[in-house]
Amino acid sequence: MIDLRSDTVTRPSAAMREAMVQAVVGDDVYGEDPTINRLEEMAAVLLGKEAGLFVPTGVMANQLSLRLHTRPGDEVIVEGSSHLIRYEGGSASSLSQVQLCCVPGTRGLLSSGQVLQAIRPQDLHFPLTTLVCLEQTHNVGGGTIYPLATIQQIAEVARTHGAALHLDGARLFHAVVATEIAAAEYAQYFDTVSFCLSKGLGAPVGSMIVATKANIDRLRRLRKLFGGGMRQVGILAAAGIYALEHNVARLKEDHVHAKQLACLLQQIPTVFVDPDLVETNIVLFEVVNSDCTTSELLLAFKEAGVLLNSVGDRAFRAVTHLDVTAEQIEEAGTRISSVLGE
Ligand code: TLP
Repeated sequence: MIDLRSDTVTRPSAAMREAMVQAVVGDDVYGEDPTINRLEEMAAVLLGKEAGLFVPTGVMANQLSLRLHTRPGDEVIVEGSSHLIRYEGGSASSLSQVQLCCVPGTRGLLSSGQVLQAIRPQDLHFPLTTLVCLEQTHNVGGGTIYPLATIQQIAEVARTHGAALHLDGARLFHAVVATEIAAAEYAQYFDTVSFCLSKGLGAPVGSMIVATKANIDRLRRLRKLFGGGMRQVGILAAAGIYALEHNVARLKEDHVHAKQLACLLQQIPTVFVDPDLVETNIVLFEVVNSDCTTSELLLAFKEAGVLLNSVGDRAFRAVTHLDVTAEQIEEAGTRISSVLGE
């Protein structure tokens, strides 16, 4: 089976598992786990922030950041197809009692003008806009990369209007590797940045949040409140450290594979895909002129040995990752083509 549903499906390598076995651990709620302390320090240095915090999931990283920056009744500006609105189970309203102002972006990306338009005027009728959230790379946008200049402009707008800025950087390192712009350069404009160790970097669990020391202290309290205070978590941190040390530069291969897949799919007459739009490890494509429904197509792909996810009506997402080879990508192209009768 060639699993292109997500880059979350990777399994820890033998070397990563060995690092986990060897991890020196302690009780992290007492601050006594040396391996987690090392990972948190490492993340902070890498992103040019004062401190870091390990959390189990990307969703928790986003939701803690939301809680940090807002009060109930506030409004948060997000892009309309962002992970925060689509895939987090409604947790922004449930856990932080905020409302989300969804602004439709271009392939997931907002302009500073759009953010400016969305910020509410100071008037007691309106909610307070206290936070703007961006996503780098943008998942449903197709792994798209926010240009640094756009981030800088949005940060200026947010700052001028007293709103904080959070980056859902689940796949930030894909942008770093594709653009050769350091993670800290992107991070400098944000109050909080999260990134995932379990998406593409190959760790089984874990996300990081980086921010000022004062905000990380507050986030640490909030993590406890959300039930995310963990104990001998150095075992997981060892996987995270291994991921950051060994699996960042190789993300380039995943980008090459994604482009390769898009080029193969482009040769199928009933597929619409633009390989030029593939910037990182996510390929979005549509099947046109088909009598099959989206779920029938997904099942047919699965029966042919390729797992994909759908992102809309006959629209599919293929994600490349460290457990798929160039040969498997070639094979996936052939199998998808045969399902579509070409
Ligand atoms: N994304 C998953 C699914 O939830 C859709 C995937 O397969 O891509 N931010 C972004 C941009 C993400 O893509 C994801 C996961 C998360 C946050 C949440 O991370 P986890 O799954 O660790 O909570």
